[in-house]
Amino acid sequence: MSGRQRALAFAAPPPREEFAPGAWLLRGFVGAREADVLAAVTAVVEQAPLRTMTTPGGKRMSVTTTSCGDCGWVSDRRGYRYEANDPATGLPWPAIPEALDALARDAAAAVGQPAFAPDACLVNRYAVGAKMALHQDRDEADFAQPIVSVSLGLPATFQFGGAARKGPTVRVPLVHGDVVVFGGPSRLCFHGVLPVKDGAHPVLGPYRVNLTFRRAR
Ligand code: MD6
Ligand code: FE
Repeated sequence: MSGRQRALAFAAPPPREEFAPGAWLLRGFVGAREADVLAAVTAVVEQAPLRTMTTPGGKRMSVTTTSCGDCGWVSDRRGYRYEANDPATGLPWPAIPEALDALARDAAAAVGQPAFAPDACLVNRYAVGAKMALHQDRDEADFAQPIVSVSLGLPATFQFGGAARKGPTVRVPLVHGDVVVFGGPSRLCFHGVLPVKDGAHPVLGPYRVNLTFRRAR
């Protein structure tokens, strides 16, 4: 490598990988923001505790969930929806902390979506063995807005398919600090998370935490 090539390598933006049309993996995008991001998540969970949601079909989800933003994602026997108040406390959801809002906007901008303006951030915590079945994110008003997903703690395997539940999926390994942005042709693709394997993360211990930022309304 010449000196100039080395300089270019250092100046290069963090690696972006388009694993499906419109679906980008930004490895390690959290980077130096880690401490601020973890503190922000802790503050949210203190105000709006993680809880187990029930699907409309009556199954208890294996993840525990909370939200921040103008509205939060709720699931119960009546269906999936966004609500302005946390049903557990009756209070408005906490605001999206500045560090999280900036992270989500910067990630979207890094893949050419600078207009992304999230109004909801869903927090899912996976204990060992927890998973997320294949699903579409279709409770939002405007599918032109992408979803930004931040992975923290234990690693996981993200499963990413197509427009139908059945059909081939690709597997994307996600580790602490990775960010996925998906929009455009991928926005309504089926996706899920395989059961989280046993392990211990230096900061989050036996958990994976995933943040998904959306424009819900
Ligand atoms: C997770 N993520 O990674 C679950 N949804 O724990 C999602 O369900 C998801 O990562 C929409 C867009 C990006 C995602
Ligand atoms: Fe999803």
